[in-house]
Amino acid sequence: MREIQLIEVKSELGAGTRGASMGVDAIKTAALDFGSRFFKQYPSVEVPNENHLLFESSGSPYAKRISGVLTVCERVADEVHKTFDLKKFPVILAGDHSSAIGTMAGIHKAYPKKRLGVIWVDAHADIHSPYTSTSGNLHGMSISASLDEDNLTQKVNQPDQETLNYWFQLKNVGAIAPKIVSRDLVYIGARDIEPPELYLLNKKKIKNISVSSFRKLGVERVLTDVMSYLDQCDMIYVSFDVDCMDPSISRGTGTPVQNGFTEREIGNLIARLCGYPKICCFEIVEVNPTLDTENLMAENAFEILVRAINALTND
Ligand code: NNH
Ligand code: MN
Ligand code: MN
Ligand code: MN
Repeated sequence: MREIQLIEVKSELGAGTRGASMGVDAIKTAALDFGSRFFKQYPSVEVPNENHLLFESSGSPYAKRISGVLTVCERVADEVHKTFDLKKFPVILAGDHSSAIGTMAGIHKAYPKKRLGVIWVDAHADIHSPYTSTSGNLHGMSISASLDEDNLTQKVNQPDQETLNYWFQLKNVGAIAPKIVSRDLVYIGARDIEPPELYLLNKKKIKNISVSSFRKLGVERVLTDVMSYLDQCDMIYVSFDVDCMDPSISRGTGTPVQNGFTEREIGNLIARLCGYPKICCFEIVEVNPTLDTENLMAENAFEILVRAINALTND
């Protein structure tokens, strides 16, 4: 049976809207409101954050607060690596999605020779670089950092040298190497994709299962399809950005996008995914209780978390 290690990352430096660093505590509040003993049963470790930087200038407009994001990702990578060394299974609860750069680096550090598949359940593709991002928010760059992809042919920005040095370091957290290859990446639900991102998705033929094809195929077909596509991977990591869900369910996330999944669809998908032996790491990000009413997004995220852990520990 897998031994779960919860890892809390209360950072929001990579987001453009304030409040995601409170997402982890909002999930704990939801657990308390449900009368659940979950966080007693599964104690967590917390990665120190750098949120004091929110009160300072955001630095480069093309990669905001990148020095702080780098520090946090280095810590996340170390914690994830340590978790694997202790033969435990990392479940990460994080604020903004840039922390996933650290997650993938940590998996790579622990298993440098293994081929890592990624299932990115998100309304966004998060495949910008400082050269292409219009927002400059690093939570929109996690995939490109992990792929080591600058997307220079689509360049619209010229970041300064200091920013580029940090970007280089961010791409190389844990090891001077890409942590994933585009062939081993699957998006589920990506629907708010900006032109430079779309260019890469097409050029690299990255697989994206849309909400409508998910509904047409049904969860079982999607699972067999995704798992056979990632057949050559030794381990698979599932990153769940709550904005993959429809804003009618809850607006408690920084960048909600219309036409998303229902909580039932996502709950079923995540629970089934977590039943596969190759799954090595699971993550929930982008809950922002300051944008919510009655903590609904955190409640949904908590219910999905419980289903994931039940599947992972198969009780
Ligand atoms: N693509 C936009 C950006 O780069 C939005 C990213 N927001 C996310 N990503 N929540 O998952 O700024
Ligand atoms: Mn995301
Ligand atoms: Mn090791
Ligand atoms: Mn998103």
